[in-house]
Amino acid sequence: MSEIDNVTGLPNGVALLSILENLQPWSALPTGFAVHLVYIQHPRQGKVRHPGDGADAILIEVARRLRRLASSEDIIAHYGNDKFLVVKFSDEPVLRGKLFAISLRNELSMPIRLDCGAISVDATVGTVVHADDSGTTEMLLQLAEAALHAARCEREVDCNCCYTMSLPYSIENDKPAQDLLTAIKSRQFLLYYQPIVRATNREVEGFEALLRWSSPEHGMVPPSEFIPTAERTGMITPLGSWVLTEACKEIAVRSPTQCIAVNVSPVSLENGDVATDISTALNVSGLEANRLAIEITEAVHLNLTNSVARQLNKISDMGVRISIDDFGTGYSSLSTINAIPVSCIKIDQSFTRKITSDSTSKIVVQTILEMADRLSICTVAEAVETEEEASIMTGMGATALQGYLFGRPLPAQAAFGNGQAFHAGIGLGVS
Ligand code: G
Ligand code: MN
Repeated sequence: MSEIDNVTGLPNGVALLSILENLQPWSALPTGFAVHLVYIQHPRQGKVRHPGDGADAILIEVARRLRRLASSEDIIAHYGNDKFLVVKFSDEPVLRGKLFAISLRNELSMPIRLDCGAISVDATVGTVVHADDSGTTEMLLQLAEAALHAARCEREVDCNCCYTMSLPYSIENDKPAQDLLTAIKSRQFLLYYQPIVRATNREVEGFEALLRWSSPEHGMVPPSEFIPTAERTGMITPLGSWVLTEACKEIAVRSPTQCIAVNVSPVSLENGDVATDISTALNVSGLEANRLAIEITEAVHLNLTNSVARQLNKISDMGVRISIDDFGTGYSSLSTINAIPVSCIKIDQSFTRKITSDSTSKIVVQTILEMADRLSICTVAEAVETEEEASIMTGMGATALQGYLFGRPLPAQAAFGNGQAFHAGIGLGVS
């Protein structure tokens, strides 16, 4: 069987498999590498192919551009009809991998000149970064397909998707990671929405989007059970981008004024490009930036690197608000409120639970609320379940309340369909 594609002169998919196999053991390679699966869409696609019809000329030109971008030690293959694959070696595969994916898209989107005129090609790139793990060729290609799939489905504006795989083991022996990958590929995720009400009049000012995995095997799985897997495998990056876009689209369609709060993982802030994800989500949905808030946990404070701080400032400059989630837990240092542009503090549910019975908790909350007020930072009391908790929090100056008293997290239709019913806590879903 031929191993060279006769249009482009590049190794084909079969050849690629043996090239990747021959590089094993990957852990012994002098550098890491990133695999970029490039999908080309163009107006001549699917047309009957004969020499000179333009379709072949497009593939030849794409191959020429890929050769120009790659270095001599990199691997380029014509992976399938309209798919190419580039293996790029680098000492810094995560950073270089991301940058290379962007340059691939930029380069391939330049018009291609044909005899019949210039045409534009749409390139989508799915990237898997292989930093220091073992792993199999099959797993690598599977992940590249998943990354491409995520890029095509979820990233309508910025068509790149990067998975970071720097696992000390193979996904083959990791059932949770395999299940999560399957779930991402088959789109088993959905968002629930929980109302956040203004403390003074109990009107719904916005919603928090909460991720759920509807698993055919395990039923509705809460984030606490799969986010850790998503974070350690890097799958949090495509998942987090999807959540942002989906939540922005939903609120833009459902309400002209209410806001949406989206949880962003510290791992995405450290490894991903959340600012780009946010501008994509705003572009795709048409949502005004000031109607989006991202919620970050205090864990971020522990790791407030320059790049995370820069990213948060960029996000804030876009007009998007930043909330500190579960405030008061973890190892917070109040001075970090200075280091990032915080708009809102969400008081952890452990305080709300104790507010009616424990005077120390009450003093702590009172102090946090006074500090926030003086800094013009808004406050949300989390997990308010009783009228008594609501009135104590309101009396002490919390600006907003969230919890079962006002509405449980519900699927979009149920949450927004009854938006008015949530008023004054008489809503459906309140228990
Ligand atoms: O960490 P974060 O605040 O994003 O988590 C919100 C979680 O808290 C959700 O999973 C939600 O289901 C849960 N939650 C929301 N309201 C209440 C409440 O009133 N009581 C309790 N116990 N949990 C709540
Ligand atoms: Mn939250």
